Amino acid sequence: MTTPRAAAIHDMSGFGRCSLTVAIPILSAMGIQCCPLPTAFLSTHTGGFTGFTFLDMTDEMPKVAAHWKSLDLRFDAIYSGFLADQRQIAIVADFIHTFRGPDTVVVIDPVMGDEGLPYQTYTPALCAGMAELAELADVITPNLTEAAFLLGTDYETLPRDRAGLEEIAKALSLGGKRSVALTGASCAPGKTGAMCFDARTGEMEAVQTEFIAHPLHGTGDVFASVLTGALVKGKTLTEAARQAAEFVRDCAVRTVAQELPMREGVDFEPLLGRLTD
Ligand code: PXL
Repeated sequence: MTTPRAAAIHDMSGFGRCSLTVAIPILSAMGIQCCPLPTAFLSTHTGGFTGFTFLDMTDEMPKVAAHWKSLDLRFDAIYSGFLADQRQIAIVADFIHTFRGPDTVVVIDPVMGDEGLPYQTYTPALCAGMAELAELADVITPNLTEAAFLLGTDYETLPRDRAGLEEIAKALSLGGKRSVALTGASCAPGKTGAMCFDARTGEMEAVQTEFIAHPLHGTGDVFASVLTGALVKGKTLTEAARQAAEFVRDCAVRTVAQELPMREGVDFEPLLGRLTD
């Protein structure tokens, strides 16, 4: 059996466990060859650090895509996340149009913000571009903040009960055309997880695990990476979301037990073995 291959279009942040430093080990552990196409190189991520370096890779990206095209590379997944510049919207859209095959799953994590606020480097224009780009996705994995940005609604007034979360996931599906795993979705006190709308079946299903009451950076990146790997391996959306949510919970438990600073991300490396089967 050939090893599946994913193109991972995210930033590389040297310290802080997010984006490529999460996607590469997770996809590799799941038996998937991960080909990184970095959008930027930063010394750390932008959440909770000041003075970080930021090398924008926009000009390099089309050259990488052209070289990969000349090699006739095929991808089982195209998985994108944090973008560094508005010009990257068209570049990633071109990448998807060029490399999407009949069996390629396109997962777009519309990374833009958290807790109702955009990340430091995200402009309103970049957020608007992300919403356009996400229209090309088979699956999107927004948190509630990103859902509000995608829908052009107010974060504070988003409904948070189960029926409301279903409504949000449905609205994000663009009339049932794309699948949605809405993260940070709590259907009951003490629970969290994802509200999943599967465009293949038209079904809505919530995946819930115990809520670890401690803010942690990078949980969305771990979730989306495991979800992408599981989809490539043939799991359904809810099966993939369940594996991802349970892995995030287990990583969160050990991170909180060690009292690691939030900005260092989730301590996932010792648990990578659980993803190999
Ligand atoms: O976890 C999302 C993310 C990815 N990449 C960078 C970030 C963030 C969130 O802060 O700063 C560089």
